[in-house]
Amino acid sequence: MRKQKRAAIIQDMSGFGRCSMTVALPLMSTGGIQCCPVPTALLSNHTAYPSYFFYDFTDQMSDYTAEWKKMQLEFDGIYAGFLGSKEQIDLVEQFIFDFKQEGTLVIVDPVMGDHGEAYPTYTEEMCQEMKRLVGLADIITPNLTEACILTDRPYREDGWTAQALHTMASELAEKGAKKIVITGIDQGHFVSNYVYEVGGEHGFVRRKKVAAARPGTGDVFASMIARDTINGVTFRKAVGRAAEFVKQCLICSEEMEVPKNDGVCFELFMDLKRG
Ligand code: PXL
Repeated sequence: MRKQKRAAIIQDMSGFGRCSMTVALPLMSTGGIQCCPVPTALLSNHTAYPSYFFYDFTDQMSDYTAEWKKMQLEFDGIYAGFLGSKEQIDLVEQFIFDFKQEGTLVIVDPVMGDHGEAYPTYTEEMCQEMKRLVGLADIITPNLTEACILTDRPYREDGWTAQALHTMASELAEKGAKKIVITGIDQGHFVSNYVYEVGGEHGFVRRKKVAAARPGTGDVFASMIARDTINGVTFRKAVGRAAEFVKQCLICSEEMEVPKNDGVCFELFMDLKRG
């Protein structure tokens, strides 16, 4: 009998700006996955805008997921993205302990910073907690900044060789992550992603640079990886497809002059045939 895939998605709900939950839900649902949101916070819009309303859901999260435990829910995937506090990282860890079974794929996007800087909300304590959380994941999708923070390296924008990225990815693998993609590596006319699989393939997946990155593109990328890998697509192929999808979304967003903070108009590509 064919069984529909089901995933828990642990992220904030930002009403405007195309990021986190509002990106993950539609992209994974159109991939045929039954999506079950675990909200971490409610925001009017994401934090790159000059002002926003923020309601923290941390204190309610345990009661929320306790009901799911009572229902004995089972998941094919658990996907966690942007987290707002140390307590939330601990709650995700607890969620994995409570719900991960054999065959549950855990995808953690360690959203911590960009362009060499940790987000202002990210404390040193949260960085330490995140190092533990990535160790519980099957798949992690740090950008270059996040990979540097997680491995205690100074950030530099360019000059990254395959060997240096390989060493950094293998250190992340030593923490416990099994499949790693380090994203958003600037290589002249290309944006590269470095793929590393424990006991498997490694190397660059490159796409032509078409436009500057925008808020939320990391969430689109990680959601597509979650969608494809939960559906059984191989990791390297999923990375290629996610990179292509983000590229198409970026081109269209530039053409349509979507304001940068509003993210990418991915909704126009949800039925895009991707080979
Ligand atoms: O795209 C990551 C993200 C998710 N959620 C919120 C954010 C950000 C990045 O700034 O502010 C609330």
